[in-house]
Amino acid sequence: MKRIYLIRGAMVDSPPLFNSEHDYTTYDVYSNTSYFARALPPVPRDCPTPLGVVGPKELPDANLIVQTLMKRTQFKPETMGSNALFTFFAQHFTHQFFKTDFRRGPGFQWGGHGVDVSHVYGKDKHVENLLRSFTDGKLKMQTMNGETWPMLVKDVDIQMTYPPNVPEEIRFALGHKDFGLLPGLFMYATIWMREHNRVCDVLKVEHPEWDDERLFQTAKLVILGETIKIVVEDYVQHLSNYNFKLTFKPELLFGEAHQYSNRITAEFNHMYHWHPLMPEEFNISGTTYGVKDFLFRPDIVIKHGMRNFVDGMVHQRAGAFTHHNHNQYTLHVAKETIEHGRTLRYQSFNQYRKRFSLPPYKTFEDLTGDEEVALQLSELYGGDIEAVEFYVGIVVEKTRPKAMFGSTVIELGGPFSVKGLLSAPICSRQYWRPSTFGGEVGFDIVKTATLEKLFCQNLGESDCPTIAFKVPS
Ligand code: MNH
Repeated sequence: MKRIYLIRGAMVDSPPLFNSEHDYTTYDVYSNTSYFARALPPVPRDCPTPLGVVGPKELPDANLIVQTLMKRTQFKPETMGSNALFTFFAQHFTHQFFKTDFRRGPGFQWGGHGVDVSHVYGKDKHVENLLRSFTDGKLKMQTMNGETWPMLVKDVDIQMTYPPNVPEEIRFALGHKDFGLLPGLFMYATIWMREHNRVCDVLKVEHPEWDDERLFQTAKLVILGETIKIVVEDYVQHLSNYNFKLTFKPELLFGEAHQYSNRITAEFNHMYHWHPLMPEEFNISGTTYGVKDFLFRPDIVIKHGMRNFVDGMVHQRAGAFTHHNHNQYTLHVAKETIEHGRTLRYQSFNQYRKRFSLPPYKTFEDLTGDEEVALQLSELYGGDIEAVEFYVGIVVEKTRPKAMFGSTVIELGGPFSVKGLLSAPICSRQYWRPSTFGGEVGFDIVKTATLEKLFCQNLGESDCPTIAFKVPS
């Protein structure tokens, strides 16, 4: 495990070397955190083609690319048996650090460059204070249908991105402004808030003398630790499908060459646009919802109850990450991602393969593993494999045997994930000890956290359904 941490982590430049403003290293790359970093510098502006010296003068129409290669015709299920609990975990977890500042442009971001649980507690102190009850360290929640839920925007004035037609009674105030978008995101937001309050109860028993502030701050560190533990041992374990048990052991890096500092790259963000993982429909206790019925309807979780909603997600097969599997509500995102890659002057897909020690593809057949897709791709890019763009290559690449993704997603995602997870401050020798987490009891909650416990300890008194990232056989 130590070798995985070290070898993967060392693939990432830390401190970062590039951002999207210059094609050479600057001090600003280090100091200006409003930018995403870059794994590869942008193509210089005076190059003969958009990709440098390879590819056409003019790249194919992005809309034509998504219509030809990405639009879902028939739903393709994910072959490892992944479910919607997994899909929403991916989206929920990564949105804490993939935060493009679209107002300023695709090279800019408004996040904290890492695993900082800002999706639970808010982007800044102001939002965090609005979410807090200031009693016993807890977050403010309300009871509806006998369960606890986040507060509404009308009671807690947090800036959210609900469209105008969403009624006041379902405008929930959440740590991330976009989490009202889908019930699956609302589910995770609620579960983590319940877990925070549960941890506060445990800590208060241990430390009856602690004030609200100390209980809150310590519970937040426990939640951060639990998040990383679950991401490594449940989430990455599932997604990698490795025949090797992944473990979260920060002490393996003590004394090693490892920086407790992280920067999110624009390429990591683009690579994580896993929209094909979204299924076409969701079945919850006998009711079927299409993706459209889900949009901005957090109340669906409350209506069915957390237990039944979670059970529905567990039994709902995820979509496969592959060509022709974007649903119609996410196709525009794919198109915009391709266009952003052009604005940011990304180097070619094959250049990124080389950056991460992978051999460049020589033929379209080898890249796609599918004759028809190879032909479509080749036609779009004038038969030039070197012209294939980063995000397009990511989506159409053949998956590795017994894996959910192609080699490029795995070999880029692995290093960025390992580096991001193990560079959280709690992983340092100074933080990684019982007192940081309120004593052995809190440290133990972190060290034994699982996805199953996260749900089962927060579903109320009802029996706990099977909790997993794949559909139970
Ligand atoms: Mn998604 C950004 C819609 C599911 C990962 N997503 C966006 C944006 C929209 C969006 C709109 C804004 C980007 C733009 O306009 O260019 N996403 C959806 C919808 C669904 C969805 C409607 C489901 C239905 N998204 C998912 C899933 C994942 C994902 C599932 C990954 C597991 N999405 C992303 C990432 C971004 C994004 C990553 C980039 C976020 C950012 O940089 O701010």
